[in-house]
Amino acid sequence: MGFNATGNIAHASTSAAQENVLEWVKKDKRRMLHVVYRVGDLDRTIKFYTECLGMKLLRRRDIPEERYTNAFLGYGPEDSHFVIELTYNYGVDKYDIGAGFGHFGIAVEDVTKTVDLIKAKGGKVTREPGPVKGGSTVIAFIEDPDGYKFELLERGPTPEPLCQVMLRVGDLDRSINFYEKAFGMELLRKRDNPEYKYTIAMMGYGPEDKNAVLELTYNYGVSEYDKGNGYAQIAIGTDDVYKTAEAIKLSGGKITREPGPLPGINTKITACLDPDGWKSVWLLKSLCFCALCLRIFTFHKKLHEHIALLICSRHLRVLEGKSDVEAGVCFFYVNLNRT
Ligand SMILES: N[C@@H](CCC(=O)N[C@@H](CS)C(=O)NCC(=O)O)C(=O)O
Repeated sequence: MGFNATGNIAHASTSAAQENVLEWVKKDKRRMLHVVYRVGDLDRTIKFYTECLGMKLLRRRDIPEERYTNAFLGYGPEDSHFVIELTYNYGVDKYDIGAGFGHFGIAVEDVTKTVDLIKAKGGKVTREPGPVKGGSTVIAFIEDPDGYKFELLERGPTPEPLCQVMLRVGDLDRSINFYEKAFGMELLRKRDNPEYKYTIAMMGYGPEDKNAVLELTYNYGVSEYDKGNGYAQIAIGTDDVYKTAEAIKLSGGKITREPGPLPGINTKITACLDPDGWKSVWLLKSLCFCALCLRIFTFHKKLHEHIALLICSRHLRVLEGKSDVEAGVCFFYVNLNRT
């Protein structure tokens, strides 16, 4: 009797804690930070993205000890935009993109003009401009030098031109449920296209015209895809990687890296797989990605000082109430004893 009563109390408090963490997910201010994939020639891709797609090279970092280089590209600074993180592994010039990865979406004001420019620069257009099958939005598809597809979508001006990552999934309701519960994403739109035998779900942290979203595509009857080895993951910012990992486990996701500090970089991290095996990495939002903070971080790390508590100019504006930038995103804290 006594045993049962204790057991019940323990069970009740565990499920209350579980409910709490899932409630917390809904309140955590999350943002899609970047999408990571591998390319065979960094300079070739940077040239294509800057000349044909109008992106800016935001930064580049070489990690010779681990034999890779990263380049970050996008349409605006990393602390406020969804960006691309390219990985070049020394000596690897080709990747298998697989059948599961779909495309990256880029919103442009004039698809035809953009396609003309891409053609003039020697880029590969795989689908000419015109209304999407079964809809009215003007789209086109192009391929980058490694064969990654980009869908150009005609839209008015937007703060976030890099607007979609499309991944194919084997069970759309299972994925929607997972991304809502574990990731705290909102189902922004679901559209069935029976004529072409697929259904899509747009999932994200805010309206599609202002935020990058995950476009999940279900093709009737296809429950599994080969994922290749080119596409890697999306990274999402959170205020607590420990609670994030707990919520993912509770929602049936698999944690592939237990939450904890990431040596060498001033952040904490956890990583997971969704029900289809698509990977996401979660980063604590305390690392400011602005160029100034990254330079200061590198500088102080080199000096081996004990503790540096630095606040970038943008965060100072937050403190003064002159900016609505999420508090925390620009807060830069380095404890060099731990890194
Ligand atoms: N079977 C397609 C289903 C998804 C799909 O068709 N998406 C639309 C865009 S939402 C598309 O690519 N349409 C091609 C077209 O309109 O030419 C796939 O797996 O990529």
